[in-house]
Amino acid sequence: MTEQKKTVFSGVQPTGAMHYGGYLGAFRNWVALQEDDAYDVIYCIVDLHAMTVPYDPHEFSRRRLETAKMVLALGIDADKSLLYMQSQVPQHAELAWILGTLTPTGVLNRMTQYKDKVEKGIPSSLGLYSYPVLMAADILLFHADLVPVGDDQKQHLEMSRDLAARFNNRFAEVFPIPEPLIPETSARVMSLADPTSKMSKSDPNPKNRINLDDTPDVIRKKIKSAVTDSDPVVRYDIETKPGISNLLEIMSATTGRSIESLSDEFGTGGYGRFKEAVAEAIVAELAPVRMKLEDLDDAEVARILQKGALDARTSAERFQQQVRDAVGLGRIE
Ligand code: AQP
Repeated sequence: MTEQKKTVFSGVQPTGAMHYGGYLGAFRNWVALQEDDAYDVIYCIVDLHAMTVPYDPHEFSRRRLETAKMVLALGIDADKSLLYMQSQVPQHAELAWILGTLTPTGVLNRMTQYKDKVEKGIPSSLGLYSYPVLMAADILLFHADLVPVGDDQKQHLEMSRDLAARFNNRFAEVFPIPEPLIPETSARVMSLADPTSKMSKSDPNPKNRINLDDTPDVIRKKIKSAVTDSDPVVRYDIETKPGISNLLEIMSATTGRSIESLSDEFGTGGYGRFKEAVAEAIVAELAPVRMKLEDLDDAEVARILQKGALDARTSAERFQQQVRDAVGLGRIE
C-alpha cells in the first residue's frame, strides 16, 4: 500500500530582498522538500501579510514579482510545486476571518513579533495584530502537515496548531495539526552588523544581511565588515564571540562541515583568512541562483503565477467548502 503524500506549505513576504538568513533557515528546505516524492509542496508569496507594515504601492507591485522570481531562481519548479500569490486566492482571507472568531485576544497579546514590530515604530493596526491568524489560515487552508520556517516563526506556528485544534474540537475534525520544520543549525541567522539580533530585511542597515541577489563583490565586502571581537581566535562562543560564532554557523550550514572542524582549520589563522573563506563559500552557494535569476523573464514568471493562482483557487475552494459546512455557512438549498 502506498502512503498518502504529506502536504508542505510555506510563505515569504514580498517586503524586501530575500536574504541569506531566510535561505539557510527556510528556503533551502523548500527546494529539498520539492525534490522529495513523499510531499506535495505549496509555496506562497504572502503579499497580504506584507501590507501590515507601511509600503509604497508602486514599489510593492514590483517587489511581488521580484520575490516570485527569486523563489524560482532558488530552484522552485512550477511543474513540481504549486507557487502563487496569496491575494489571488480569496479563501485565505475568508478562513482568516473564521479562525479570528476562535482566537482569544489574550493569545494575540502574547505574540512577541507584534510587540517587537510596534516597539520598532511600525504603526499598530488590526492587520498587524491579527497577522498570526492570517498565517494560521495560510497553513490550514490546504491542510498542511509540515511547515518549513526559521526559528522566528515558532510562536506563530504554535498558534496555528492551537487554532487547528480549537476548530476541530468546536466544529469537526477538519484540519491536521501542522508540524514546523525548523533546521537544527542556522534556524536563526544573526545580523552581520549586530550579531545579537536576527538578520532581517527590515533592518535599515543594509550591511546587516547578505541579500540573495548581492553580487560576489558586495558579498565579500559585507562579510569583511561583519562585526567581530578583538580576540583573533576563530572559535565558537555565543556569549563572548557572537559575531564569529554567527559566521561559524553560516559557514557550517553552507559547507556542511562541522563547527569543530572549521575551528580546527581557522582557529589561529586570523579573522581575515576566515572571513575570506566564508565569503567565498557564500558566493559559490549563490552562483547558480544568480545565473538562474538572469535567465528568468518577467512574462514567464507572470504566467507561472497566473496558472498557480488558478490551481490554488480550485484546490482551496474544495477545502474551504468543508470549513463552511462545518461552521454552518454551507450552501442554502
Ligand atoms: N535570520 C533568519 N534566520 C533564519 N531564518 C530566517 N527567516 C527570516 N529571517 C531568518 C525565515 O525565512 C522565511 C522568510 O520569511 P519572510 O521573509 O516572509 O519573513 P520574516 O521572517 O519576516 O523575514 P525578515 O527578514 O525577518 O523580515 P522582517 O525584517 O520584515 O521581519 C521565514 O520562514 C523565516 O522564518
